[in-house]
Parts: sequence; C-alpha cells; structure tokens
Amino acid sequence: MIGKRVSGCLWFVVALFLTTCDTTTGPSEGITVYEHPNYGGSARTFDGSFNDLDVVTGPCRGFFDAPDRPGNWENCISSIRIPAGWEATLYEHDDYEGDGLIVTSDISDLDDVMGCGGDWDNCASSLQVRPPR
Ligand SMILES: [Ca+2]
Ligand SMILES: [Ca+2]
Ligand SMILES: [Ca+2]
Repeated sequence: MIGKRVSGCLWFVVALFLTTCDTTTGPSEGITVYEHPNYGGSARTFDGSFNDLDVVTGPCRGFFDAPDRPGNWENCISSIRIPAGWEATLYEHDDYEGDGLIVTSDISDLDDVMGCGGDWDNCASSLQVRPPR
C-alpha cells in the first residue's frame, strides 16, 4: 500500500516537472535548432523561414568564411526541436534548393537521418518554418 502511494506521488512530481518544462520552453514560439546533437551547444529559435542560414549569426564557421565575419548557422544544425503543430523543412542549399527534409517532431541527432548527400548533420543551408494552422 505504502509503496503504491509513493510511486503515485513520484508520477505526480514527474508530471509537474514536465508541465513546468513545457511552460518555460514556450511551446508555440517556434522551432529550435541546436549546434550539437541531443539539443546541446548554442541554440536558436526560428518562427519564420530563412533562405540563407549564413546571414543568421550563430556558432559555426564555414571553410570559406572570412575570419572577421561572425559565425553563423549554415551547415551547423545537429539537432532540432519541433513543438506540436509546427513544421520545418531543412534544405541542403541556399534558397530552399537541393535535398529537403520535412521535420514534424524532435530529432536528437541529425547524424542518424540519411539524405543531404550523406546525412543531415551540419548540412542545412536554408530553412522553412510553418506555424500551426
Ligand atoms: Ca549560404
Ligand atoms: Ca553541428
Ligand atoms: Ca548545405
């Protein structure tokens, strides 16, 4: 009896924790991309599309980028979080060209997703974002 009550209590705490997390992340702000797998490193939330991620200041630097330029998000994204109802499409190249990947739920490691000439890790160069309808 006591054991059951304790585990019920634990579930309540877990549920409360999850609810609190949802509130702090703001589930309808947009999709969030991460520099590293498992939602690690720098993060940025997008509520609209970008046809060229190298104009978006971020943590990555391309081979041909001038050293005095700030880092950016081109060929950088390694994981992505999608709130319920949102949808994103990653594109291999600028201007929504090349291979495309429609994402409707979280992906913890784009290294596991085939496409983009190999896998999708550090590959997206443009990004379309669609809010819930
Ligand atoms: Ca570019
Ligand atoms: Ca990365
Ligand atoms: Ca690319």
